[in-house]
Amino acid sequence: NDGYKLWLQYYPIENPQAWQQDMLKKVSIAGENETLDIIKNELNIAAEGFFGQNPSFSKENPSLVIALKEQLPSYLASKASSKLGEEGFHIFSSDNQTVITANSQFGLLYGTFRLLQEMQKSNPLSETGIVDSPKVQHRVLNHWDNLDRTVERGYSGFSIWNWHRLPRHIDQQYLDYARANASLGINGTAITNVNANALILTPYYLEKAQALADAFRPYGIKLYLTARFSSPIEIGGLETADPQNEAVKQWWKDKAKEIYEYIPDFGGFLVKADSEGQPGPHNYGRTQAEGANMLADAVKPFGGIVMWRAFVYSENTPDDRHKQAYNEFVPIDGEFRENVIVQVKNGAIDFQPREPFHPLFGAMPNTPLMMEFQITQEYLGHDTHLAFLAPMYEEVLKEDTYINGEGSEVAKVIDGSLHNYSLTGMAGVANVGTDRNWTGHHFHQANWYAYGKLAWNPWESSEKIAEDWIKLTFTTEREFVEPVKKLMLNSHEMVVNYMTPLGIHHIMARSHHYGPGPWVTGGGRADWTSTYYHNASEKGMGFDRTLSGSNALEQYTPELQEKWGDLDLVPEKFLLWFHHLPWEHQMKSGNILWDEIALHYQKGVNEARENIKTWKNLEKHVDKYRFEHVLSFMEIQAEEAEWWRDAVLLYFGQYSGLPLPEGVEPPKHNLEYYMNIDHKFVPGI
Ligand code: BDP
Repeated sequence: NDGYKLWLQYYPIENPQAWQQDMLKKVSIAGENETLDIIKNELNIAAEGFFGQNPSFSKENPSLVIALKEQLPSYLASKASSKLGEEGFHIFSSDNQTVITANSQFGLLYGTFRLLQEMQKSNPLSETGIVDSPKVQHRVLNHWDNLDRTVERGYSGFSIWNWHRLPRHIDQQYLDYARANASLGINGTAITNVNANALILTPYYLEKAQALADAFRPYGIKLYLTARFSSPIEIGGLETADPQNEAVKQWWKDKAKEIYEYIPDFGGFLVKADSEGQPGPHNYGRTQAEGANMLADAVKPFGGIVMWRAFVYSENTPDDRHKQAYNEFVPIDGEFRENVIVQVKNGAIDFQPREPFHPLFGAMPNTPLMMEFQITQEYLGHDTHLAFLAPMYEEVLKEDTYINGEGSEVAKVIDGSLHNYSLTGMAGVANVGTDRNWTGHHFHQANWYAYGKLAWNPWESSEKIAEDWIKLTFTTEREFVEPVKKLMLNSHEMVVNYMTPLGIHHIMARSHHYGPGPWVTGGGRADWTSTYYHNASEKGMGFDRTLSGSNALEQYTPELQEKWGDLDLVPEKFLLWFHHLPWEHQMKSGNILWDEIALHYQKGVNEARENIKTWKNLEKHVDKYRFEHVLSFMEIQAEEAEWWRDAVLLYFGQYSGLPLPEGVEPPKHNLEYYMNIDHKFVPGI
């Protein structure tokens, strides 16, 4: 088993119960279209996998009925939930039949996938059945894929979009990709890098994008493209890209019209502007709203939206990078067109192993905000380090902003309920590539899965997500599920322990961010160095974001300022994020800060070693290929956890001048050795 089938394994159900056996015997599907064909195909694959037999498709005495609500006979329609919305579904039993119904064919598709997942997990339907609908409208993957097929921060091979063969060849992988997304309810994909290339908007590429959009459409997936702000100059022959210039506005209007001729249901644009060298409205003295609105006006007549990123910061601003997006966007709250949604990373810096939630969440009641999570593990050990990210996503989503008093969780900003947003969304920076198992580490498939589940329902628990994923991907055997679930649920914290515990952040190696680099300093930009963030000296370490420092804390509500600003109240996981403290600072455990830091690194190493033992004990439950693959990656991880521990403790130890506490193993090499490790990555990847 090479893992290509992801969580859609459909492995044989041992000792199936009667309901499982009967369910897929005779299926009635009302109507005909491409989505219904996909449903039919899915039922065939699943039944074949579960029981080694195909269903018969017939309208007579079916065991499973799949039909839109309006197509159901009235006695069944009356039993169906009235709260399904556009994409929801209801699965219920009536007499000897199971019914999947919805208001749209995509609802039927989602319902079918859900039923098959419940069958694989051997979860019988409850009396009320399953009524479910997404809590977020736009559930989008962001591919940071370049036109030369390299993937920015992608670690599982090259881009799956083969531009050379498109549009004439539709690779099976595109369809399998769409199917996997649909099985989670993901309904959009932005296929190009946010560091955009204007060429994607030329006919040569639009024709190829059209072919992908056509392939994705029956799966309920809309296509989005990244728009380079300077496109009117680069491919339009204009002299400016000023959003207030009439010719520029017209150029975008014409461009949008042209795109919609290729792709009538084009989702819209995703834009990174005025950030890390990308052009934007700043170049013309305009605001982010003026930039976004110009594009919004262009796609508006066709029903498109603009996802405008809030990841805006500049090396020319002396202010803490943490504060810049908030300072830029809060003053223009309410100035965006209604088809703009501002896409905000989970934290204010940049996808660190742990960040407090971004202070923009809650701070823009008049502008819809969407969440951007990174699924690809730029700062979390790339493809080889097992880190199940659902607990990290969940931590952010469940954090209380206190914006409208207690109970104002980030998830309520995202599902729109806190501010009555008219648009809602979640984006996940994709981790898939041409690797046979899609994501490099087999367990990183779980992060794609977890993102999809949380985009559908930001309130879902990571525990349920982990358990379901294990059952769908490997087996339902408890002796396997329980230890693997425990290992997964602890894995993110384990990585935080050996990389950046106690609120330490951004101490990765320069540029590629793999491995430790607390010594990274100098170069073009201070805010791209480690020393900017850890501020270590003989006096201590940490980033003072309280009143005595950058006061980034003031961007949060008074409740949080009080909590996070107070050394007695701040959760230790955020300690050095907000405070600069002496090495002898007393921790709650009774240890001094230095000892506590060292012990966290050792803990992470111990946990990584422990995982190897756990996994080895599970050999008999897993096929050989996946067993060996995961094992070798776990061995890399345990080895590199030591690398992290030794390099970081040697480096900070120069400043603390204190010995390692009992229980922490001495480093294998000296600091110079670690500083000279030169990791090589294929350029551009
Ligand atoms: C950072 C990455 C960079 C991305 C940027 C972004 O290092 O490659 O282009 O985020 O999100 O995390 O735009």
